[in-house]
Amino acid sequence: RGLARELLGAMRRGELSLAYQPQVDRDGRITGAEALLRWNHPTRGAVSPAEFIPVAEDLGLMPVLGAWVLDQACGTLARWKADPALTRLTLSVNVSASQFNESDFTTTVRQLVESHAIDSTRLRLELTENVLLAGLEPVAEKMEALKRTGVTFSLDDFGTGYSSLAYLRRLPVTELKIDRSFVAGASDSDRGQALVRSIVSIASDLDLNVVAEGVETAAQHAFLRDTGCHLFQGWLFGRPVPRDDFELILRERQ
Ligand code: G
Ligand code: G
Ligand code: MN
Ligand code: NA
Repeated sequence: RGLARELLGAMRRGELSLAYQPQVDRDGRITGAEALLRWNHPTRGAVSPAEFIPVAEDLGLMPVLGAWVLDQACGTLARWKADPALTRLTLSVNVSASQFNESDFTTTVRQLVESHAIDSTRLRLELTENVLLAGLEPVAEKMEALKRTGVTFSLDDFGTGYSSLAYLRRLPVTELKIDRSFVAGASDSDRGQALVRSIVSIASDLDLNVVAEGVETAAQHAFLRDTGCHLFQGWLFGRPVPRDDFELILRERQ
């Protein structure tokens, strides 16, 4: 497809950027952001990562694209480190399964943390269950090695995969992100609410924080808060915005 050929050029031409979506705690304070990749195409306009990331995967571009994303994110954390209004924020970065399973992924992360001189505990890697296709043991060991560099892990799109839950005990994750389909489903039915309650209960048993994503309404927020979710992300609290805009919001809140 045309998109594939253009993706390489897009990186060089500076058409890619990260957008930052706030994450809010139970007291309404912004504690961090998720970095989301954006492609501003000269003629097509905004192309969704849901569309071009699979293309990048097919072309084997994901290691390069993923490293670019991580480099940008670490650059942002380096900026934030110097600013009292921003220094305590956590930045969550999506890592695709193929990127995580690259043999030099740990080295890449370690080098970026060092070259940007960031506090690695501010960097959170969002993984999905798909990483487990490489096998529980090797994935667990790699995560342990990464954990020793200080980074933390979040399990993204939780509840949408096919894995058994047993793997959760073996992986050093600190956070589950309830997929936004469950958040939406909780508005529709008692069964949808029961599902969210059981996810929060599993997380609580394992001492994991729960992030609810795709929170769009005050009613959803109230339910999720009552259920015991720790962090909230969604249009109710803020859309993904360019870095400058995100920083401005935080400075104004101070
Ligand atoms: O922000 P948006 O809803 O358009 O994102 C669509 C999908 O793309 C989501 O599943 C999101 O996790 C994924 N995505 C966004 N940014 C990145 C990124 O930097 N790396 C990877 N691997 N996935 C991303
Ligand atoms: O797969 P992942 O959870 O990383 O994807 C996050 C995606 O969800 C991004 O594409 C982001 O733009 C989108 N998103 C963020 N907040 C909301 C929301 O409140 N509602 C909806 N429908 N999508 C959201
Ligand atoms: Mn995510
Ligand atoms: Na998700």
